[in-house]
Amino acid sequence: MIGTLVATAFWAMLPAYVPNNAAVLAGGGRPVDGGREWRGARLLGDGKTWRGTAVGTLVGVLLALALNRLADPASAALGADLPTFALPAAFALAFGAMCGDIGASFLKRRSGRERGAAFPGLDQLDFVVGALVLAFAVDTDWALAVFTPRVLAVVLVMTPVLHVVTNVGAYALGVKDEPW
Ligand code: CTP
Ligand code: K
Ligand code: MG
Repeated sequence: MIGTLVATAFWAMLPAYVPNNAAVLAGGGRPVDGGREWRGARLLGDGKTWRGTAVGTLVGVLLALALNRLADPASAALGADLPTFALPAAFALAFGAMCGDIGASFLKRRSGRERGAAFPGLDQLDFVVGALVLAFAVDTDWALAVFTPRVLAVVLVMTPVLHVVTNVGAYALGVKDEPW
């Protein structure tokens, strides 16, 4: 059933979806790159801060722990087999998402894009790639069981749509500086 596939994909990726949004709200303070430049541009830029990265990761982990308590009733209600998150998997999804976003900023600066510039494609999938790579590395058995090829396919299609909707919404609310 496509419905249960979508529910499983959304549930499993929630701890990776929320950190970026939490970082937007919590960001500020010292940049991760300490202001350093490399080859004529900032290493990462002022948009990647220690506070945003830490709070984003923490919020993602806490959300995963909250989902663990809801997994049984939610599974029953949706007729799906929603996964729970052991701490390593929760951390990998949340921190991996933040790292993917940071990696994208590195690539943006290397390609001459200023802070806040759009990089279509990369903007929508950087955090997914980071989250999945770290989750498969940290808890391979869990990741293989949860992210089946079909769930992965749904994640890759659904995430860019959700990302665009979320960011346009955050921009309209005045929370985010750009609608991407
Ligand atoms: N943010 C942060 N730390 C992070 C990620 C995001 O503090 N690790 C905050 C910053 O305030 C950032 C905002 O969230 O400006 C929006 O995030 P994002 O769009 O990823 O950053 P940009 O400012 O657009 O910078 P970049 O061009 O490097 O993506
Ligand atoms: K980004
Ligand atoms: Mg941005």
